[in-house]
Amino acid sequence: MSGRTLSFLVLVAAVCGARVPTNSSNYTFPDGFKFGVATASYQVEGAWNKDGKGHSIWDYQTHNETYLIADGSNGDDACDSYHMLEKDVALLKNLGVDFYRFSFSWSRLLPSGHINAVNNAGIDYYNGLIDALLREGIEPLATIYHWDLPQQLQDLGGWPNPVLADYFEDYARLLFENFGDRIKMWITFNEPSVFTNGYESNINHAPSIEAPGFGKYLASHTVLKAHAQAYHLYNNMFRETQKGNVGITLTIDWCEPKEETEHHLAACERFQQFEMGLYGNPIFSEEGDYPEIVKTRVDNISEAQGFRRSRLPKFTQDEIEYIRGTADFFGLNHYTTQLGTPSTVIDSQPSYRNDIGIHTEYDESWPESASSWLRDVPWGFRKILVSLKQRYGNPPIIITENGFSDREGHEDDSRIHYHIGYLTELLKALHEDGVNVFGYTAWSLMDNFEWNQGYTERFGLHYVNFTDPERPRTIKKSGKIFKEIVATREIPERFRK
Ligand SMILES: *[C@@H]1O[C@H](CO)[C@@H](O)[C@H](O)[C@H]1NC(C)=O
Ligand SMILES: *[C@@H]1O[C@H](CO)[C@@H](O)[C@H](O)[C@H]1NC(C)=O
Ligand SMILES: *[C@@H]1O[C@H](CO)[C@@H](O)[C@H](O)[C@H]1NC(C)=O
Ligand SMILES: *[C@@H]1O[C@H](CO)[C@@H](O)[C@H](O)[C@H]1NC(C)=O
Ligand SMILES: CC(=O)N[C@H]1CO[C@H](CO)[C@@H](O)[C@@H]1O
Repeated sequence: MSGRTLSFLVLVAAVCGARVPTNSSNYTFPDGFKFGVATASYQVEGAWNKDGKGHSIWDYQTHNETYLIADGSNGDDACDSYHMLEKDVALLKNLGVDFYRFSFSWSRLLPSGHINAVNNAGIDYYNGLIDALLREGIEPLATIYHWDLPQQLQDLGGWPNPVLADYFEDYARLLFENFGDRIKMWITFNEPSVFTNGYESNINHAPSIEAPGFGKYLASHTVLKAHAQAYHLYNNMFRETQKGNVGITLTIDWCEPKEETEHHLAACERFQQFEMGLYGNPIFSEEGDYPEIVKTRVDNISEAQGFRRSRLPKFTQDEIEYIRGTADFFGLNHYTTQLGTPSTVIDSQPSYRNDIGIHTEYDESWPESASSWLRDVPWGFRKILVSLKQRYGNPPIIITENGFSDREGHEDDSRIHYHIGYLTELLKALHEDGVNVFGYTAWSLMDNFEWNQGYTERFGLHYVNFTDPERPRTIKKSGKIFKEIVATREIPERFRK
């Protein structure tokens, strides 16, 4: 079905509200399918300078470049999860989830980023969290890096500096040594395609370095090596005794060609290969390395712009082999779909966006969220899952994030509509297309600090009152529905067609 027909259906669904049923051939999740919810350290922990924690690039940005944050706020206190881990675990227990995806704060464990000085209070905090989860039978799914780089490593240049791969390996070793007896699912990086934008422009992400056309590629190059080093370290030193799995989380929107022409299709293919293939191809493809189209585009455009060498760094053959195959599973974050139109004018100013050669937009009929980049387009989820199966030989996939933002309130019908629609499309991918998805993580356990949008966009299944120093959490309507799905392992009857 074309995007246009489907967007009409989505519109009808939106007008009728959250209780409009969604069609599938089978509404039941298979045995062993896992449900969880996610958070990230800087977005929930607070306690930004307590008990010996060092400063991260997000502490630095929110304090020194306040104008970049929509409401001028910060994560100094956030949800105060550092002091409320028992409360968070109680929420998880009530939801009945199989696992909790959280991230470690590098600067809470290694205040300077370096391995020579470990902060024991940080080790204690995470031990407390992991043990509390395990006591309730909730599996910890840990992200090693969810964007809060220690500021002292940024002072060395941050991710564009290749030496960071070694420092990341040191940090990963500390985690495997201290927590690997209890953590069996590791994610090295969350969304490299997003956080490396922090080296492309100053509109999105810490450290907000403006180095368009260079910074993102250099940062990505280091991140891929860092990921592979951590994977090999685990493989060589820890896997035999700890018996866990290591993967990476990539994020990708579906790109629907705005018109059915070859050029539109090619533009969307470029979009997918730059946004995801840049990381997915080196790790998950049979041949390894960056995708051919990414290499030739950046090489050619660099030349046309008068550079003597490509702005995209090159891997040696040894590095290609070293990085290829370094994931036991594919972590997928997926939120939305965009309409793509080719844009072939080569700008004299280097930029990542120009290298892709695409213009993207949203269909006005797609239901809006509180976030400018996020619309409720469930059918794109199935398409991206099928494309991953085809591209990378049907790897085991866990959805590590999927969620919807609004501004306020507990009666969040639009979030219910989103999760029901996306879960129904996931079931189609699983049952009808044979995509190997084994888990689903809702973003997020609770409302939290939404990066540059501060507290203006809420993604939680629980409401958090950020003006109350106690940070009370209360379950939303969507949280109750999610709990029902987790308990019954199926889409409730009343949401079906
Ligand atoms: C629901 O979907 C199934 C399979 O995808 C299809 O065979 C059936 O005709 C659909 N039913 C309706 C009412 O759209
Ligand atoms: C639906 O899927 C579940 C889980 O995989 C399976 O046990 C069941 O047999 C399926 N039902 C039908 C009607 O195919
Ligand atoms: C790159 O340049 C070569 C030689 O000019 C040309 O044949 C090729 O089509 C170009 N590829 C892309 C992706 O622009
Ligand atoms: C949040 O907490 C403040 C302070 O305790 C209170 O005045 C306010 O009514 C609360 N807001 C909501 C929506 O519960
Ligand atoms: C000038 C200034 O405000 N500097 C601050 C930048 O952010 C760091 C980390 O939060 C603070 O320690 C500095 O005081």
